Amino acid sequence: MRKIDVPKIPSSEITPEQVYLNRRQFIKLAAVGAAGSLLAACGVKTTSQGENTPTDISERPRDELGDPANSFEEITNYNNYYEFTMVKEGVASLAKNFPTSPWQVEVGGLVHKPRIFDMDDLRRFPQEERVYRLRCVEGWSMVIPWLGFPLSLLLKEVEPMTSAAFVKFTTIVDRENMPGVKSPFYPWPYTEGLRLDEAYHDLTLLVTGLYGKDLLPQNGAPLRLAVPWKYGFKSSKAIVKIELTESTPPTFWNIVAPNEYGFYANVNPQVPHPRWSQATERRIGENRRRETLLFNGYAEQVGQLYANMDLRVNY
Ligand SMILES: Nc1nc2c(c(=O)[nH]1)N[C@H]1C(S)=C(S)[C@@H](COP(=O)(O)O)O[C@H]1N2
Ligand SMILES: [Mo]
Repeated sequence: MRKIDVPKIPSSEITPEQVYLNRRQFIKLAAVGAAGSLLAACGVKTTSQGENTPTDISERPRDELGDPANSFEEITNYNNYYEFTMVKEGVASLAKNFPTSPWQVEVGGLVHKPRIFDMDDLRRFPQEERVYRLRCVEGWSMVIPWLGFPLSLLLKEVEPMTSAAFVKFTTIVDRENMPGVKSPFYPWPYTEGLRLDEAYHDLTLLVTGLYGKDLLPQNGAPLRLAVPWKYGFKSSKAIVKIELTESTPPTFWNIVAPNEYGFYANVNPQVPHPRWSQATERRIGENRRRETLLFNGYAEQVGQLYANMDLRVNY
């Protein structure tokens, strides 16, 4: 798997663009000279929010299966974020001015050293790029070059007690800026959870950016989770609280429809959603359907976590 270590220097001193350009284009840029002309020449965007992100598929990072990342445009304009709207194409504009700074994340519950982190504290963890597949339970998928750090690094700092067995994530409820939370039909705040061993798995990433830039609000700025072997709804956006608990935490979609959305939500082509098959999926940007991969293609890394479980019962 691709891992890029980003130097441990204050976030104020590093522009996300550099992180990305260093890896993908810097050598080429240095060789040819004038950055602007080369960026244009190799199909790199130089417009507003997606500046310096490649539109040309051949220039994009790839996942370990060889598939190119979706474009910045796709990743930031097709979103699930019910706090704003249920319309995927409408999230970006409604979330545009969502205030993400200052921001604090309270980490507590069954830990020896509970602590409130602000975003500067969190950006001090060594950020790396991880190109992950994201598979939504609805049957579509994307490949996203996230920037972040393993959740395990944060958990180790607060020293979980031996009684801790689960981790609960709570999303912000901002009544002024999130029109969707006015809907009384949903059990706000959006909550999610992982078993402690899942939370400690190296693939479980706390995400602060994508394509080498800070997250935009529609993708869950300033801090969201990426749990690539599970359906996308497990990857909470705009996290404000992380709690270690003894028992299974209640989770948003499980409260809404327990027979449709279980706690585990592992991607599995053999376990259909009650209302549709999960055997295939559509990669955003493609017309054909792809076969869904067990654990979203991460079976080798995570299969062992579920060795003794019936995946149909623990859906
Ligand atoms: N707080 C919050 N987090 C959320 C959601 C949400 O509605 N609210 N939707 C989830 C779903 S269903 C998916 S598929 C992913 C989508 O992430 P993306 O828009 O960054 O691709 O976010 C997940 N995290
Ligand atoms: Mo989703």
